[in-house]
Amino acid sequence: MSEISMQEKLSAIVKNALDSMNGAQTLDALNDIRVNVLGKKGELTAVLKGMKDVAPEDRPKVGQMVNEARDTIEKTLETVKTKLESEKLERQLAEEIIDVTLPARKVEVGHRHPNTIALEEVERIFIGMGYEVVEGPEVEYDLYNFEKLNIPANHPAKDEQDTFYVTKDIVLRTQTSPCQAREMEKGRLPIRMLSPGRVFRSDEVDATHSPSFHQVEGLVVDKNITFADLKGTLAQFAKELFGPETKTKFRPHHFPFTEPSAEMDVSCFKCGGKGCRFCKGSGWIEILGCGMVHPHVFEMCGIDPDEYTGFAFGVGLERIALLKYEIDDMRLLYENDYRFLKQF
Ligand code: 2NL
Repeated sequence: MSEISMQEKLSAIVKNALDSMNGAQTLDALNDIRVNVLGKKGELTAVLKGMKDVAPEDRPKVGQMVNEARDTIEKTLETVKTKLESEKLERQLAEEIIDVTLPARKVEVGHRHPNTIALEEVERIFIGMGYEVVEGPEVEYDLYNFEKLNIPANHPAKDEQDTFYVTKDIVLRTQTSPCQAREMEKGRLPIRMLSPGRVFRSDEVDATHSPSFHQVEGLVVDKNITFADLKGTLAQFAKELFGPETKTKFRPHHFPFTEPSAEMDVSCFKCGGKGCRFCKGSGWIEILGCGMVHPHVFEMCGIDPDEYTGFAFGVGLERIALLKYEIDDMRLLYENDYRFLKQF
């Protein structure tokens, strides 16, 4: 190919390239043009590859022409690129307006659920009296949930109407006492323990019932433990939980696992015992069940009832939370409605 026709060919490539670059609307389009002209398979590159057909004496001159063409194209490429980039930035600045005067989004810090607050309060009181917190499985053997607690096969509590059965021998625990039966079996005496946790009963949901709720049970086993220890301990617990003026009274009751058994009432912390809407006029509020550990329970858990005695009690955690925070419907505790929960 002659020098002249090479010059014409290069001019055509340059003119064509400059025209399309100046007409490019986007950086992507510009890049496509660059690839088509300067890339590995580009038009100018093809010319360079054709140098072998140029007469040897013409090669330096033609080489120089190709380099000049490339310089021209690259300069225009840079100019157009800078122009398109600044246009793009201008567009973004116009579109993506940030109002720096808007108030910042608040970081909302969560807090403990009312049930948890009540539980930690109960735990604090008993840990202060030297109790240890021991948890156990929610899915339990019938043996630990009923048998070892002196609840015989024909007892109404064992009815399928009241208890969730997993198999014939395995239940969802109906109380946390099985934790305590397991602890007694270990034979490390004396025992002062608290077992909080989720329990299950086949109940319909209403304002005071739920098929899954929480209980805190306590157990003391030692030599010479009497009903006086039970009364003193639980009266102190009531004062710490509801205030130093709180009075307590014990009414006889029946539980299969304790003998004798009682229910403890506290004087109404709203009216001080005079009688109000809160205590339904009686001046007293029922708070827990308790009693002296039944000798048969001791025997089944490997403790000699002639040598050791003990007392136990059980408190419904939701009941404490509802009373303490004056909540009138237990369902509110489980609905996770933030408008409710944030009040505590
Ligand atoms: C209630 C009554 C109670 C117990 C729980 C207990 C545990 C063992 C041995 C003997 Cl291992 N007793 N627990 C005793 C009396 C009452 O709970 O109304 N709870 C909500």
